[in-house]
Amino acid sequence: MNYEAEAAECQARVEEALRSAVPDTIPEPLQSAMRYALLSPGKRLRPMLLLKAHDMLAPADERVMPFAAAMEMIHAYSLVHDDLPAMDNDVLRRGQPTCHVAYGEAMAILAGDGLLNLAHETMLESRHPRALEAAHTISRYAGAHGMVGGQCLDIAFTGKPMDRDLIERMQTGKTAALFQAAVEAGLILAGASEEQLQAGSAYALGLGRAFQIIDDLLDLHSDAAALGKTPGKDLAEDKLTWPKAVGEEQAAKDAKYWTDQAAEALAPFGEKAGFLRETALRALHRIH
Ligand code: GRG
Repeated sequence: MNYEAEAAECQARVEEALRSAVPDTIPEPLQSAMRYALLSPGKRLRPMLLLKAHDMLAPADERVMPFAAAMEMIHAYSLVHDDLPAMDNDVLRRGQPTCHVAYGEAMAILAGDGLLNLAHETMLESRHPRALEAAHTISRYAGAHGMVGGQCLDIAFTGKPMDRDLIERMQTGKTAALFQAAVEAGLILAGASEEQLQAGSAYALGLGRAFQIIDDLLDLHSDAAALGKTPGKDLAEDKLTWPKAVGEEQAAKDAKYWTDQAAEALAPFGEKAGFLRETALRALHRIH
């Protein structure tokens, strides 16, 4: 497997779907703000996870792409809202001014709202026979029991005493939940068994935990040019992070532990899981 070529091909297909995803009938400047947030240069990791999880079990199917695009819409909305002055108050995202800096706060809130709803519209228009089940899984992980709940814990406990269980719950919600949504939805669309769904979920949980710990470490050690966002903010704002709770050395070991868990969880998929396995290994060594 040539991982880079496969990833580039998959990203290009996602990029093409995203370019035509925001209807030109949406009023301005909302339309431009939504497009700005959705098309800014990201890794497209969640759409890729969804497509590659699906393709492990079933032949590629164009009716799956709307779900991949929806994952990126939900992710983009969460970044727009996370960057708002009422939340993280950030000015730089994906190497560009944040949506509220470019379009104003009110329009950024609406762009996030618009993207979240467009995600659901897009999934329900897909005509895939398993659309409802996949959309339900994605809604559950993206909502108050998942990503939104994780963000709540982040905000409610910033500056409060450290509690490892709480940080783990917060990071599982904020980061791993969307990875679980992507992998499980891809598998559901492919007709996975309960056992396969559980294996995919465990993979995505491991990947998400490792990904967030690496994110915390990058926030301490990287720079704005590499990250495309403002570094050092966690420390400055007394955020709950894993390195702060356990120390940097242990945090690096824990990232490796979760990566190993992710790779092991893929065993039931055998050879077909090569791409997802490699994605986890690369996420551990990522620099942005
Ligand atoms: C506002 C409901 C709501 C949720 C916000 C996304 C989020 C939750 C907060 C952003 C800050 C953060 C550290 C989130 C954890 C997930 C994460 C590491 C996001 C960045 O994902 P990448 O690296 O970004 O995949 P790109 O830009 O490549 O898509």
